[in-house]
Amino acid sequence: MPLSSIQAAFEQRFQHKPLVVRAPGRVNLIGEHTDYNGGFVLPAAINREIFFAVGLNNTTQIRLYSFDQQEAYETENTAIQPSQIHWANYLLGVVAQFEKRGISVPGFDCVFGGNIPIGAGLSSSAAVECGLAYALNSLLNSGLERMDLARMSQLAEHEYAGVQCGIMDQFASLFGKAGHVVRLDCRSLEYAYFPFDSERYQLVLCNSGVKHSLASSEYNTRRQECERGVAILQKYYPEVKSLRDATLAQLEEHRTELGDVVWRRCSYVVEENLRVESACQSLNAGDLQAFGQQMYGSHAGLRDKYEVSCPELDVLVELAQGFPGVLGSRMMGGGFGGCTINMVETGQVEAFVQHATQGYQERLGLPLETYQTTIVAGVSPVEVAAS
Ligand code: GAF
Repeated sequence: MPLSSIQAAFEQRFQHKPLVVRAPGRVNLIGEHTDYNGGFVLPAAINREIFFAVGLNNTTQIRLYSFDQQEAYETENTAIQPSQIHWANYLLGVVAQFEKRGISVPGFDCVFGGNIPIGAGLSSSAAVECGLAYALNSLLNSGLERMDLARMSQLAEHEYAGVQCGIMDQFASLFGKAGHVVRLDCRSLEYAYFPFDSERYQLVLCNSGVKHSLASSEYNTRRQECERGVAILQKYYPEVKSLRDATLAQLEEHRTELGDVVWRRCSYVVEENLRVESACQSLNAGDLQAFGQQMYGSHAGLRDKYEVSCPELDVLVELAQGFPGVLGSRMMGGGFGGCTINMVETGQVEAFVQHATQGYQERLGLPLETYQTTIVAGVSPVEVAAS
């Protein structure tokens, strides 16, 4: 989707000049379902993006247009509420957050569209939220920090899309740095960038083609199961505020009371946090082989203990495992579909893509889409040439 089409569509529909902003999707190398447990994640923003053209219109009308859906949505700025139009909720939810902070949002026009595949686990929804939040913050001179925008976008998702997500996706879209992955402590919100050697290694995404639906109650159910685990542990260990604070020994000690399902969910989260720490040490030491092993461990936990994988994702990981030049592979994001992320030696990317495509067809009779990603900067304004 060329950026120029978004800008041209805006000018044609609304007859004025917009601010243009790009908002990237994200990958996550490791640390899945840890964010809402106060743990660690290791995402990066990627070159799959949503472009926004946004401008104030001196009226009380908010006029939205989805370039990809070819659909418009309009509302009065004083009547913001969740809509039946699914895509509009990600934008309206952001407007509502400005209002909640006492920043009144006047009428504005917005056209947006991009190339982040929807339902592929690359956080197209977070990109939509963060792109508009950034644009409104600029146009209204609200002076909000990027972390504020990330939090507001996360709340938009909770309140207008019904997904009790953590902060990883919105953080990654806003805080991405070219050529770097970023470790976020989802409790303190402290973060650190790590260079990623993209000369030697590529992050290849294999899209299972199974559309995940985060809103499907499973995501929220996992979150509740973790909270149940914390509530039980807290009776014995008041210092355990979230699974971030729990240990495997504590879980073992109270396994019967936790029950099988909650024990498995909690032990996955505790182990995944340990894996992120160890993966970051490997990254620092330049030991990408060891990093890759943690990725496989993450997938096994997501499949067997957290139960958010699906047969298609499992096949994709099996196809990667053992293939020459593939260091690690795992399902990525909320789960139940979407993509696997594969760390592959640059010289082996072509052979791997061919192997995975052929194998997916042979084993499941399904076509495979793959994406080679570049790690890019987070949400930013785009300089557009005068037309
Ligand atoms: C989704 C959520 F939006 C994130 O907050 C995170 O929990 C992820 O699933 C799983 O790690 O992308």
